[in-house]
This record gives sequence, structure tokens and C-alpha cells, in this order.
Amino acid sequence: MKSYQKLATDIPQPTESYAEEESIDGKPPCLRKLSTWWLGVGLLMMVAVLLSGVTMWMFRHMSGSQHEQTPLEKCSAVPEPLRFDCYPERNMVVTKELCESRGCCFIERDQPLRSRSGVPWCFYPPDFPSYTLESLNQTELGMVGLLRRKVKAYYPRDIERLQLSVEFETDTRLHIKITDSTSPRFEVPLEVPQAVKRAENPIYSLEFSKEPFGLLLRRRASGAVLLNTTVAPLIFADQFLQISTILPSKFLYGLGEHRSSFLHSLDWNTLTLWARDVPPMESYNLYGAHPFYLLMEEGGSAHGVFLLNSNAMEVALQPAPALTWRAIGGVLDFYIFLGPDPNMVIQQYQQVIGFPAMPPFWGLGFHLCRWGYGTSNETWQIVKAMRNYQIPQDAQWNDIDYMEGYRDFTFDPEKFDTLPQLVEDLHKHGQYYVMILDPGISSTNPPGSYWPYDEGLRRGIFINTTQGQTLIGQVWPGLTAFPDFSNPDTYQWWLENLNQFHTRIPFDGLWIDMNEPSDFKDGSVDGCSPGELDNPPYVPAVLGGSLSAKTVCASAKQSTSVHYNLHNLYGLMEAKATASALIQIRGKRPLVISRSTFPSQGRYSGHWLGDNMSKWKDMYWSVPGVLSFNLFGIPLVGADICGFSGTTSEELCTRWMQLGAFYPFARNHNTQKEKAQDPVAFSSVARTAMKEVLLTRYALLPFLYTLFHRAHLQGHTVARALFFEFPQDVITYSIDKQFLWGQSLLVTPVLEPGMDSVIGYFPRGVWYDYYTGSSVNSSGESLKMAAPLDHINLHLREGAILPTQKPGSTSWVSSGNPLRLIAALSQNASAWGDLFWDDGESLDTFERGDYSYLVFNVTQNVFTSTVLHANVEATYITVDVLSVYGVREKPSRVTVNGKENPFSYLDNQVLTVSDLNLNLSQGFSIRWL
Ligand SMILES: *[C@@H]1O[C@H](CO)[C@@H](O)[C@H](O)[C@H]1NC(C)=O
Ligand SMILES: *[C@@H]1O[C@H](CO)[C@@H](O)[C@H](O)[C@H]1NC(C)=O
Ligand SMILES: *[C@@H]1O[C@H](CO)[C@@H](O)[C@H](O)[C@H]1NC(C)=O
Ligand SMILES: *[C@@H]1O[C@H](CO)[C@@H](O)[C@H](O)[C@H]1NC(C)=O
Ligand SMILES: *[C@@H]1O[C@H](CO)[C@@H](O)[C@H](O)[C@H]1NC(C)=O
Ligand SMILES: CC(=O)N[C@H]1CO[C@H](CO)[C@@H](O)[C@@H]1O
Repeated sequence: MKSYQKLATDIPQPTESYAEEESIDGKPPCLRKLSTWWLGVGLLMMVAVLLSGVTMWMFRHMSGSQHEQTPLEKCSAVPEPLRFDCYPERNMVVTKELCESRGCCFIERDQPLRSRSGVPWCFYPPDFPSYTLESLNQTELGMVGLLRRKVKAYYPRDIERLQLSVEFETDTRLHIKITDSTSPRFEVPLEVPQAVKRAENPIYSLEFSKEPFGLLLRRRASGAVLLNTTVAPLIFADQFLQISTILPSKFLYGLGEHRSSFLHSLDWNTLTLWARDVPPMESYNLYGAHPFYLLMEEGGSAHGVFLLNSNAMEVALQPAPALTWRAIGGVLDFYIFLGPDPNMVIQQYQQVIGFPAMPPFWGLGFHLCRWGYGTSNETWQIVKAMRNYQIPQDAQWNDIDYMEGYRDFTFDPEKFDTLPQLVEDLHKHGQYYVMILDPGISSTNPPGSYWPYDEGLRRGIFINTTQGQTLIGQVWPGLTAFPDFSNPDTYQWWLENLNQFHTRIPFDGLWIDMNEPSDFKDGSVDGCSPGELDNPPYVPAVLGGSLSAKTVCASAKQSTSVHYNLHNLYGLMEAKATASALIQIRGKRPLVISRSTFPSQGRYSGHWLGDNMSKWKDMYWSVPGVLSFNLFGIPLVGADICGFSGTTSEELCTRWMQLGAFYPFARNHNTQKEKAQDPVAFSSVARTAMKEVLLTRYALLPFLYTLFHRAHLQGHTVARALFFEFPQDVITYSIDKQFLWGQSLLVTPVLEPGMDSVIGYFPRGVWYDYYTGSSVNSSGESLKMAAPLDHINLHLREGAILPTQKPGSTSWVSSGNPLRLIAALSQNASAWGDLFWDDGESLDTFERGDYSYLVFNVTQNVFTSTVLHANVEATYITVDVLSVYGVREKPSRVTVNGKENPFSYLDNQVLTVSDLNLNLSQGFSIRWL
């Protein structure tokens, strides 16, 4: 009570206050020994802060019980969905004794003992001791508070005093950080924007519970409680940080990298974040770590929560609905984004982590790769066959087989003897070459024979063991050392290696694989040290049961910290070094595709979804995978088209090429010793279907490129879930078999074998068949559509204008071709669209103003193209055709810039005006009457 009173004098007048003492009787006996301090204090007090001004008030929440409860009653009274796991350890069977030694409730349930999921048997009682908010002071940007714990938690090095800092950074962004108040702890080295002044009209309000400490975040407009962390105790020990919250709905997305449906299950589902090399399996930690979720609230508003923490962690979801963050290091550093619509949430998230890089235009073309081409001649044969059939292809890739002994920066002088000529030939045809690089640097070479290792050793840029020796693991080339990309010297060494190799093989992009980092030995060839980094008091539910499973020791030394803290950042740091080297070497926009990723990765690389299987189910999983990475700010993403491992079939590969043509990053990739699965490997029917869909992609490249511009500029998603555009339509919340490009192109792939039709959902409104312009006016319904093997259903949303281009067999050829603009009229006969256009590869064209930007619109039977920004690139392009979908009556005449022009009109309400020959750099208008 004392601190409560004291606090009251520190801050403006309380406007409300309850004074009700809670009954202190009836605590479970297990708690008694822990909580003498608790007696007489167990009140829930709330300090609320009115964010609009200086007023704060506090009140005591009444939580007195009417009758005395026995410990068992008290425990049983906790509803099952609200039981927060007090014994998440997986390597042991929790007994009543173990559970009660932690002061928790033990109630057995009729389910497999300590199964991975299910109602926990050991859970926190409602009055489990936690931190107390001892003081809370205003600061320029928000407030700072002190949390104190009087009772030890059950993990070692429990931190007694914590600092809470809250910054009201913008009206839609809140930053809350909890850390040790006395000694600094590891923090993720991510440059984040610093607010300069406190938000003036935040659309949220924050309240504090003092005893036990808790945060309560509300959306002002609806009053919805978005976070309430009083539901379970805050725990903050050196290697165990845990905070739980109630969620306002079950519509939760994000939290990667995992294989699951886009909408997560909250049915006792634990998601672990620890970068790991493994073929994607459901419910295990995969290649990247993205501690970010997006949640749809009732009424269609959305918010997002980002925990800026790179340590191993797990996120436990339960049906309350509620969520628990459980990290084993770092600090609790939360950014909360209030939207209110899902697009804005993602935009606000990326304002913190950084907007994605603008990819080169050719990066959006079709990429072909496989492991096991065997020779450069064989690789070349495929390229030639693709050209022969005029199947679009922008880049040819090689997997590790191009290397000599799988060593980076080498190529096999025998099998890949003609690699330099192949690359030269690609360049002559306006095509590009991308090859794989692994971080593991071969360490067993005759001294003086392998510069990358010798020089790396000399410069001290490798990761060391705790004892200070170079840590040796094993990857493809055999024994390997691992570059420490947290060391700035490593950048220079990496650049020099790449530069040297580039003089021999002038590659255009880089594919960085195995960068979790993957190690075939657990930890190192000598295992790991027995300390608390390799064997922490709590190990999250990582695959393999140990932090060092298939990676280097957590205790390994890197220049800025221990691997324990930096592991999840390895792929990010390598991508940063790689993109920077490519820029210095080529002076153009880099294309980097990385397997391991972390928030802000989109600034440096794209991602592919890993070593998937050639199975129908895997093809489906790719859709949620692509959608999730668009939430994570890495829009340049796709899965291995036709599947990586296993044998594909002609039907599966045809369907997958159709879907893959709509991955933002489209690459067909295959493993070794499997049947070829490039388009030329199939019958002419399949090959033609694949070619057609690639031509459709290439036709849409101006639209796709503009979407990437918007992602780069504003943090928009490229591949987009339907609910982003229709947040009021709850049916869309669970859709992950269809998706949109931007706001307006709906893709409905066939994901099952033996089908000649597909059922897709059409949110309310008019949708036009992309190919024919025929329309359907949906009231928000699922429709069955024909889907023969040579067809993927694409629909345009009413009101959109898409810039398309006559496709060529490379993006270079396409990009010089005339445009066809497609306007899909809304019910009130208007439409809008835009086009970003530049030379496709120079650095920072937008930032330097060297681009063209056009806006198209239709109102009152007039199509207008307005040039808002112009550079020379637009003068090379003409607009040849305008198609208007949804023109209800046949016009009697059409004028182009005032002059009469021929046109055609079809019964399905499609108006086409051809042979326009208008220069893109000049505005124009086309009228029909
Ligand atoms: C808040 O201010 C009081 C009085 O100046 C001070 O004693 C206390 O340490 C401050 N608390 C924090 C968390 O800064
Ligand atoms: C927050 O959670 C606590 C503990 O479950 C509960 O007593 C309280 O009513 C909740 N507050 C709100 C506003 O939902
Ligand atoms: C690749 O093709 C070239 C030119 O035809 C030939 O000289 C060379 O021997 C071939 N290399 C291999 C490994 O087959
Ligand atoms: C690793 O060991 C090398 C050689 O002793 C040394 O130069 C380097 O600084 C060490 N790096 C780290 C991060 O400890
Ligand atoms: C359409 O373009 C014209 C001409 O630039 C402009 O006056 C009008 O406001 C635009 N309409 C919309 C809805 O953007
Ligand atoms: C096509 C496919 O199966 N994609 C999955 C591949 O693995 C990633 C995880 O890395 C999943 O997210 C994808 O859904």
C-alpha cells in the first residue's frame, strides 16, 4: 500500500479508486512458503494512463473472493483454456512434486502425459507471485517504471529489479521494453527508428496493473483489449524470459518460420523460433525466425506485435485465446502496431524493421535451377532447349555441383569447364547467372592452396570455440570453419573473395544456402562445452532437443556476442554482407536469395521456402508460406516450383508451374538424381501449358514491378491474403488456397490432383476473368470454375487498372514491348491503377528521381493516363492497347486525345481500343461515348 500511495502523490489526481482488501486466505499450501510478502499485498491495482494528456489515474481492481477456496478449488477454478503452463520442460515427466515445488497447480488430465500439446497438467495459480510495479514516471516520450520481484522465480539468476520503458512513438505505434534495470543485456543490433516526440493522438490506451505487474492495451475506438498480461506471471531470469497475454480473437498469423496453415491453430500449439536446417515439417522450427504476429480483431481491425529478440524462443498458443512468449535470453522489447487495417499493420511493422529492397526487374523473371546438372554443358543444354521452345527464362542457376570439392569461390575445371562461356552466352541473350554459396569454408586444404580459408584464418574472421580456437564443423566440402558475419572485417574478406571469383565467373546474383548456419555435426567436430549456453536451464521445443542440433555451438564466440544470441541473425548478417558485396562488384541492384532469415532481411534479400517435396500437399503449403513472408517484410519469396525432393509428375508440375508463375519469386528447382522437371522435360501439352503461364507472368511484370515499388516505398505486401483487402469479411480470414497480387489480381490455383475445376471464394463485388473480361457479381460466395490442366484462374477486382506488356522470352525483351492497359470498371464505372517504371537495375532509381511514375484512371467514360514523374525510360515505351472490362453499352465512337479511333466491343462488355501507338511518357485520354 505504501508504494501505491507514494505513487499517487507522484502523479496527477486519481479520478477513481477502489479500496477493497482481497481475502488472503485459502492460498494453496505450495504457495505459502513462497509468499509471505504476498500476504496483505495481493491486490490487483491498476494504474491507468490517459494517453491524450497528462492525466493518469489509478484504481484498485476488486478481486476479492466471496468464500474461502481450498487450494484444489482454487486450481480447479482456473478454466482449462486459461491454464498457463508452469512446467513447459519437455524432457521430463512433470509430477505433482515437481510442479508444486514451483508453487503451481497440478491437475492430471485424461490425455497422454506431457504430450506436446494439450491442457497443461501443471499451471500457474491465479495469485502466483510476479513483479510489482514500484514506480512509474513520465518521460518525454512516455514513461519509465521500475519492477521489483520479492520472491525468487524457479530459474537461475532471476532478475530482481527490471526497468520498464514505454514510448508512445506514433499514434499507431507503441514501444514497450522490459530489461534488467542494473546491468545491460544483449540486444539485437537492429537500427530502429527513434521517435522524437510523444504521439499526440494515439489510437490506443495503455493501463498498468501494479500488483502483480501487468499491461493492458486497448484500442480506443472499440475499447477492445488487445493485450492483457496479468493473466500469467511475468518471469525474467537471465535465461528464461516469459510473458503471457490474452488475445482478443483467434485470428492469428505470422510467427515464422513454420509450415502450417496461414491462420494458426490456437489449440495448444507451440511454435519454436530457432534457425534450423531441416526439410520443412509441420510444427518444428525451420530456417528463419520471425517473432511477429498479426491479429484480426472483431469488427475487422488488425494489430501486430513484434518482439525484437533473437534468442531461441517459443510462442505457446492456447484456446483462451492467449499467447505466451518464452525466450531464453535478450530483453523483452515489443513494438505494437495498431493498424487499424492489416495493410497498415504490415506497413507500420516495416517502418521499424525497414522496407524491402527494390529487386532488379530480371529478378521477377523465371529462374531455373537444379542440383545435379552434372556439367556446365548439361546446364547449357537446358538453357538452349528453353530458348528453342521460346519459354521465358531470365536466369539460370547452379547448385553446389558447379564447385570444385564443394568449396566456395571455385568451379570444377573439368565438369564445369565451359561455365565462363555459358555465363557469357547468358549475358549475350539478356539472361543472368546465379549460383549457390554456403557459409561453411573448407578447412582441410593443403596450406597455401585455398585462399578463402588461409586468409580468413589470418584475419581472424571465423567463429571460435569458447576456448578461442577456430570452431570446426562439417558441411558439404568436409570440415569447415564458419565466417563470423557480425565482424566488419568479414565483410571485406567476403567481398574480396566474391570479387576475385567474379573476374572468372561474372555472376549476377547469389543464392545463400545453409546459413542457419547448418552443420552436419552437432555443435562442432568436438561437440560443445558443458556450460549454460550450450545447456541452458530451459531449452525451447527445438527440433533435436538441443540448441546445437545441426548447427554450431551456442557457446561459440563471435565478435559482437556469443552464438547463443546471434544464431538467429546469421542468415541476416550474411545476406547483408552479400548484398553489399554484389553492389560493390556490379554497381547494380543485387539479387540475393537466402534460406535463413530474420526481421529486416527484406532490405537485403528474398527467400525461398526451402527443401520441399514434390507432393501436392507441399504445393499447398507454399501458399501460406508465401503469404507469411509477405507479412515478414520479405515479399520476394517463392517455393521450389514442382518441388525439390522426390519425383514430380507431369500433372503436379504443370499445376505447380501455374501456381509458381504467381510466386513473387519464381524458380523451378530440383534435387539430384531425380527426373528432370524443367518445362522442356515434359510432353508438348504440358510444356505448352507451362510456357503459356510464364508468358502470362511476363505480361504482368509491369504490374508486379509496380507492386514491388510499393513494397519498397511503403511496405506493402505483394502476394496478399484476401482478408487484407476484405477485413470485414470473416470468411476470408482462413483462406490460404487463394491469394491476391496487390489489391486486385485474384489467383485461384488448382492444388489437388485429377481436377478439371476449382472452387474459389469471391468476396463481395464484381470480378472479371483476367483473360476474357467476363464478369461475375459476387455477393461473397464460393464459385466453381472450370480449370482444365492448361488453365489457372485469374480474376481482376472491380476498379483496378493493370499495366501489362506484350511478353517476350526474357524480361529484357519484354521490357521494351508495347503495353496493354486493362481497366476493370467498378459498379460505378470508375477504375484506378498506376505504373512505376525505370531501367530495371540501377541503384536507388526512386531515391535519385530517375524513374517514371504514372497514374491511370477511368471516370465518366474517360480513361486518363497522367504522368506524375518522368524520366527517359518511359519514352522508349508505347501503349498499344486499352481493354476496358465492364463497359455496359456498346459505345458509338471512341476518341483518343480527341481524335476518332477504331475500336471493338464484345457482348461480354469488353471494349478494346488497339493500335494506339501512344508514347508512355505523354499523358493521354481515351473517351468512349
Ligand atoms: C521516478 O521518480 C522517483 C522520484 O524522483 C524516483 O525515486 C524513481 O527512481 C523514479 N523511477 C524510475 C523508474 O525512474
Ligand atoms: C485482465 O486479466 C485479468 C486476469 O485474468 C482479469 O482479471 C481482468 O479482468 C482482465 N482485464 C480486462 C480489462 O480484460
Ligand atoms: C563441353 O562442351 C565443350 C564444347 O562442346 C567441349 O569441348 C567439352 O569437352 C565439354 N565438356 C564436358 C565436361 O563434357
Ligand atoms: C578467434 O580466434 C582468432 C585467432 O585466435 C582471433 O584472431 C579472433 O579475434 C577470434 N575471434 C573471436 C570472435 O573471438
Ligand atoms: C482521374 O484523373 C483526372 C485527370 O488527371 C483527375 O482530374 C481525377 O481527379 C482523377 N480521378 C480519380 C478518381 O483519381
Ligand atoms: C511448397 C512448400 O511445401 N512450401 C513449404 C516449404 O517450407 C516452408 C518452410 O520453409 C513452408 O513455409 C512452405 O509452406
